[in-house]
Amino acid sequence: MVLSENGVQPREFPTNRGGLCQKGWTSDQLLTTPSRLTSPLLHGKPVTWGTALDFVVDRIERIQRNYGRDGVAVFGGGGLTNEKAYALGKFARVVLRTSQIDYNGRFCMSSAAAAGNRAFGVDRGLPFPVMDLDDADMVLLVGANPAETMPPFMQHLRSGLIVVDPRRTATAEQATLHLQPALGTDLALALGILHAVVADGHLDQDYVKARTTGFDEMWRIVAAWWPERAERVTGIAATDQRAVARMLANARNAYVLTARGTEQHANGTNAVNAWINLALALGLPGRKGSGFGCLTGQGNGQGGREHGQKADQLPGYRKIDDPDARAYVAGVWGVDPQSIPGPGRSAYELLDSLGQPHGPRGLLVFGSNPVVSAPRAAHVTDRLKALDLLVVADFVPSETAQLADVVLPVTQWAEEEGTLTNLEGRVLHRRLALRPPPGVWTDLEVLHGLADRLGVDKGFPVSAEEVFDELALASAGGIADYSGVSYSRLRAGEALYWPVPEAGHPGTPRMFLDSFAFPDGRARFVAVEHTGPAERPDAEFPLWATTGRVLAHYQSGAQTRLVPDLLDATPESFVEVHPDTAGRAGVADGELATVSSRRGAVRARVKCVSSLRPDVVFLPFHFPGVNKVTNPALDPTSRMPEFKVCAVRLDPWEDS
Ligand SMILES: Nc1nc2c(c(=O)[nH]1)N[C@H]1C(S)=C(S)[C@@H](COP(=O)(O)OP(=O)(O)OC[C@H]3O[C@@H](n4cnc5c(=O)[nH]c(N)nc54)[C@H](O)[C@@H]3O)O[C@H]1N2
Ligand SMILES: Nc1nc2c(c(=O)[nH]1)N[C@H]1C(S)=C(S)[C@@H](COP(=O)(O)OP(=O)(O)OC[C@H]3O[C@@H](n4cnc5c(=O)[nH]c(N)nc54)[C@H](O)[C@@H]3O)O[C@H]1N2
Ligand SMILES: [Mo]
Repeated sequence: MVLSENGVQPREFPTNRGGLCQKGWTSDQLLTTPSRLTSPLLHGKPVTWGTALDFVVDRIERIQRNYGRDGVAVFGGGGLTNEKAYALGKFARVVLRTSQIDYNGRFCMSSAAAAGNRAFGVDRGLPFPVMDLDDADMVLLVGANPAETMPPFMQHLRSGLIVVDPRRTATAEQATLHLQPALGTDLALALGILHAVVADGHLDQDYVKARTTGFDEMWRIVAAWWPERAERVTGIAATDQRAVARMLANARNAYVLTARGTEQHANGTNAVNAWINLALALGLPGRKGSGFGCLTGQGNGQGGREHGQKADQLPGYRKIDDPDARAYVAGVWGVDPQSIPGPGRSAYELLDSLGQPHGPRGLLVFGSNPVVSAPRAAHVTDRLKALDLLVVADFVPSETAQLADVVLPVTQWAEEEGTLTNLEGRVLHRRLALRPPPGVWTDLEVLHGLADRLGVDKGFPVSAEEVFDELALASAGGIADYSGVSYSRLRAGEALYWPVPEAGHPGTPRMFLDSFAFPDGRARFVAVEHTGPAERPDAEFPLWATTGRVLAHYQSGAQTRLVPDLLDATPESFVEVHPDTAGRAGVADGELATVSSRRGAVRARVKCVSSLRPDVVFLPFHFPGVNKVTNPALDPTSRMPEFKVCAVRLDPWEDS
């Protein structure tokens, strides 16, 4: 995007072909919102930067003296630039020396990341350029609604399209075939389709033999999932499952793509592996013109999970418990490897532990609004309130900032330089386009100021380019290797897809063409069994609820609820309900209802949708309170919460 006097104009770029969604068109309204934070706040009162930072540092030192290094925690975001994500991870490990850091990406793509690591040995959302999809003749899209969540992406889906979504979304409207499974049964559906691939003679045996391992072990489970059995669990007709197998097998160029609908489950990692197994059986990954991919979400969803703001991670997508990785990164940082803490708690576990006897007493938040976006939000809010110190860096007064002892006003996207890595693993350079309002600092300046006051006067430069150069060095030899990327190459307009392991390297637009990222070069079938959602409806909570997004709002809504045009489009929480279900609950279209679960309740306006499954209600999570109902059951591998399924009841709203 470029800014001009007429607002935001789309720039010609292959991923969005000059298209821009409604949020993009109105994002300049956010730059000038009257709610913009322009002064540090201490307990709600404007103070100077010096006063605010001195207060923060004094509290951090006091907490760490009394409770140890892990007494202070950090929570980051996938919207942060690569440079900020890197600096934040380094700040936690080198300055605070706390293990307690994680970020909202844990809520976002962590299951797909874990599944990709298990199957391919590496996690890059799309291991091919998005333009490759233009030549596809069949795409299977699972749990994704890009017509609302990534409108510019839709132009790459001109092929045959099969959509798996319990709702008839705007995306599903455009599909050749739409399958509406019961919530949380994707894994069983993938097993049924995979069974049909093998039983009906579509298995790519040469590919399986040459490029994979683990088929036999996987088949021991899938053999028992004939499509009629999968039909009983998912509600998808066996004939449709066989049709999907046939459509994908007969396509010249086919892709399988997943997003949050299949991932945000207590078995999301296994579910994604089941879809990868299907793609492997058809011989798609690592073959030019076909593949498996996962759609990222936030502005820097991909880069945000590579540079070390994750609890178990060091820059370059390295593991923090790997002695070689620790030694290398310690060398770059100029610290003793022993001083780098070990792995910390995952996002929800971290939020859940705040202010508890063994949990952190202080928290620094950069780029997230967990009061709205974390599962079991009322409990998370209580934990935040129990802290001795809550610091939030933001440019709007988010619900989390409103609870903070100290609010630090920072620049937003157009007001700073930095890089992002998009869903294809391509590193994009963003120029500074606007001067920030006076009184506002960049996140890098905040980290520099805090580090300096905490006795670390080197290693936290405020120049994004300097941070990037260090990030590139720290990533050298790692999985996400940026060592050959530089601002000068990016400014010159080079299209660089990681890994870019040396200065002259052209980058890697297509991965896996020769081998997968394991020593034997082979992809892994992962033997996974269907288990289903952690919580099921019963007499008290008889309905399934799922949550997700609508076109007009972004995430926790902290930004988009401030933009009048967007608020007009979608002004309040609503719940989509099948008309029969609404009738049984005694609520009518346009009326207010209470949606409650075992954890809490939210008020929402009823929107009757006759294409919805009668057993499912849908709530967009962009408004405070929706996450009071969601279930923090975590995937055992990725620690991703089950945002996409919980048991609820629907009642008429009663003003009390
Ligand atoms: N307008 C808008 N765009 C956004 C965002 C936003 O907040 N607003 N956020 C961005 C971010 S961070 C992300 S992560 C992406 C997310 O992008 P998407 O993954 O496309 O968005 P969601 O709406 O969370 O979920 C997609 C679909 O999953 C379906 N679903 C629910 N349960 C299941 C299930 O059990 N199985 C299957 N197969 N599907 C299920 C829902 O009905 C929903 O239509 O969007 C990005 N783009
Ligand atoms: N029920 C339910 N809950 C969900 C989901 C769901 O599908 N259903 N999806 C989950 C997903 S996929 C995601 S990604 C999360 C997102 O949820 P959040 O992590 O809450 O994301 P945002 O609303 O984007 O919050 C980002 C905050 O950081 C600020 N910010 C933005 N950029 C910067 C920056 O550069 N620096 C600083 N300091 N601040 C910045 C914004 O103004 C905003 O207040 O929600 C998760 N929660
Ligand atoms: Mo996300």
